[in-house]
Amino acid sequence: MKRRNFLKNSTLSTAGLITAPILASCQEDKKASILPNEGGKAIIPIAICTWNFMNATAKAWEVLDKGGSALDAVEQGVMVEEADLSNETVGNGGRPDRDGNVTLDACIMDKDGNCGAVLCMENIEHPISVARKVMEDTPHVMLAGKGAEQFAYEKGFPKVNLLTEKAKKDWLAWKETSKYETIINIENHDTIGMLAIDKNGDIAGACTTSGMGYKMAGRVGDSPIIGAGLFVDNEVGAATATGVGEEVVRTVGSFLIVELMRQGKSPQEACEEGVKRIMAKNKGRKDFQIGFIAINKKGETGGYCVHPGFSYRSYSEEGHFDKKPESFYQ
Ligand code: SD4
Repeated sequence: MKRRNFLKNSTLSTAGLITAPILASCQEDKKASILPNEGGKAIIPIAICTWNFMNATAKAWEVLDKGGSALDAVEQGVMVEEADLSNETVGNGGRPDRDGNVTLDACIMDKDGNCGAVLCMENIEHPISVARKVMEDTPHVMLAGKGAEQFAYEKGFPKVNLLTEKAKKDWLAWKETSKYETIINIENHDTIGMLAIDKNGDIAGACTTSGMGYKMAGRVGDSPIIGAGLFVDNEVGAATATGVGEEVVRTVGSFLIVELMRQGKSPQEACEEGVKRIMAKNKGRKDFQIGFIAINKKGETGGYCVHPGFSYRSYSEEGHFDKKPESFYQ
């Protein structure tokens, strides 16, 4: 377990947010390609998420295990990371843009194809919940910037300063060189995308991020864009993405993966094809990471990435695993 995640777990467990049996059930599974449910009966309920966010999947599992909906599970699951100040790429504590403002992107999608998103929103700790309100309480799909923030206040969300002292210090240090670059698998790639299937077999997904650290003011990546950072089709499955959002948007990555599953590919095969499409347009480029994860109606899962180092968490009755998918480059 990565030290950072270990620390996160310690904090949450002392705060009583994660119960002992949940922590005890955490196991490491290095062989993501050998799926526990391959060819077998449907494994539901289940929750999976990008990266090794074990506290988030544990929270989602708590909801699913009590018979809750996939929509509640993904919302409450990713909220754990939005509130975690040590996570520098999601929610509160996220890295700011190059002007020092933390701007958040999030989207959510349900079993009926309803969806909501907020883009480039400041001062609100839980953009995923605002996205859900956009979905449920407005005739729109996306609200951006000040409009999204104003809507959040109207819905009762409190104003929160999202720039922690540490993030501010790091930003001031960054300003000395102002070099914008992606560092593969380091902190600026920790967006959480979560997919879940509930006991009724219904699928939902959520994706939330502070985006690329030190991005240009106003920049929006893939994470709040339905079809790019997230897509759910309750007849087929769902997919979500992390990494350099510009590349995911160019191929409408998550929608592509769901469509590939509709055509008969497994989640694993579909994620591999999704990454290969991106690499076909970026021949020889090695300076970015992307990770896709996907799930189908049977609860089969898959993941694939550009570089080694990406993993995804899975929580079902079969256990709580960190799955390390194969990558385009070795
Ligand atoms: C973005 N996909 O804004 C996000 C970044 C990311 O972990 O995945 N960060 O492009």
